[in-house]
Amino acid sequence: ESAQSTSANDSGSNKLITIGFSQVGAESDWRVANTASMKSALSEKNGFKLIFADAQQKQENQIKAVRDFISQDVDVIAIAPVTETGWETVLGEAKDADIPVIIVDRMIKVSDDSLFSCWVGSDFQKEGVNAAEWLVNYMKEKGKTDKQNVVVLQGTIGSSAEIGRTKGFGDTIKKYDNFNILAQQTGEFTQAKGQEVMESFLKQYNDIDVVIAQNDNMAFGAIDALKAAGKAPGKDVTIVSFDAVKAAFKSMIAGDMNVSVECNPLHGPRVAELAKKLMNDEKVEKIQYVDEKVYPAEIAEKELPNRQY
Ligand code: GYE
Repeated sequence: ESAQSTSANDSGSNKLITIGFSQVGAESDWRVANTASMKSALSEKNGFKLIFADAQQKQENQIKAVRDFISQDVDVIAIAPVTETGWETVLGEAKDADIPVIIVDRMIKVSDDSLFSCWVGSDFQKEGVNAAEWLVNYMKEKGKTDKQNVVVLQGTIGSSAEIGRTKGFGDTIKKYDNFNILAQQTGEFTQAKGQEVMESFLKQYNDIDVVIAQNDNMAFGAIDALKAAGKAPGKDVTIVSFDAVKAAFKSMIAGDMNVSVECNPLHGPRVAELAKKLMNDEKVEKIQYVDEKVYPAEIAEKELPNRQY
C-alpha cells in the first residue's frame, strides 16, 4: 500500500480501476495509434490497471477475451468490436456479472441496449458521404463530366467502419450519373491485402478512374499496385482514402493520394473518463460521436505538423 497519496483528487481512495480492453488487432496505422492512446490513458498513473488483449481481427478471440475478463472479475470491460453482430451472448454474461461495458470505435448491433453502458466512436456513414461529396466537387472543378469508373477497397466486412463508409459513399454517389462503381471488394484494412485486391482489379478493368480505399493503409497498397502497373496515382487515378494518419499526409504531399477523410483514433482519454464515471455511478452519455474533418492534398503540407497520429 503506497502512502504517497498526496493529491487531493485521490479523495482517500487509491485503488486502481481494473479494465479489460479487447482490441481488434494491429491491422493499420489507425489501430496502432488507437492502442497507444488507450494504453497511455488507461495507465497506473491515471488510476487504471489495464488488461490488454489483441484479437488479431477475429471476433472469436474477442469473445474469449471478454470471458477471461469476466472470470477475473474486472471493474470495467472495453471492447473495440471487429464486427457489429454476434455480441448478445457474451454481453449477457457481462451483464449478469454486473460489469459495465464500454464499446469504443466500431459499433455493435444488439436487440437490447442495456447490454452495454455506452459507446464512443466515429460517424462512419457521414465519413462515406463526405468522401463522395468531396469526389463529386473535385471532378466538377476539374471539368470532368464524362463517366468516372470507381473501384472500392472495403474494410473488414461487417465492421461498422466498412458498413457506414460503403453505405454513405454508395448512397451519395448514386445520385450522380457520371459515376459508376465497377467493383467493390474487401482488403481487410491492411496494406498487403489492399495491394493484392488492387492488382486483381487492374487485371479485370483497364479503365479505373477512382479508387476509394476505406482506410489509408489499403490506399498505400493500392498506390503501390498502380505504380507497378505503370499508372500515376493522384493524377491518372484519383485516390480517396479514410483515417488521415500521418503517412497519408506524406502520401498527399508526394502527390500520390488526393484526399483523406479523417477518422479520429484518440479514444483513450474518452474511455478513461467514461470508466471513471461508471465506477462512480455517474450518468454517462449513451452514444458519443467525435468530430472529424476532410483533408485534401492541397492543405496536407500545412496540416502535417499539427497531426497527432
Ligand atoms: O478506419 C481502420 C482500422 O474501425 C475506424 O479500423 C476503425 C478502422 C480504421 O483498421 O484503419
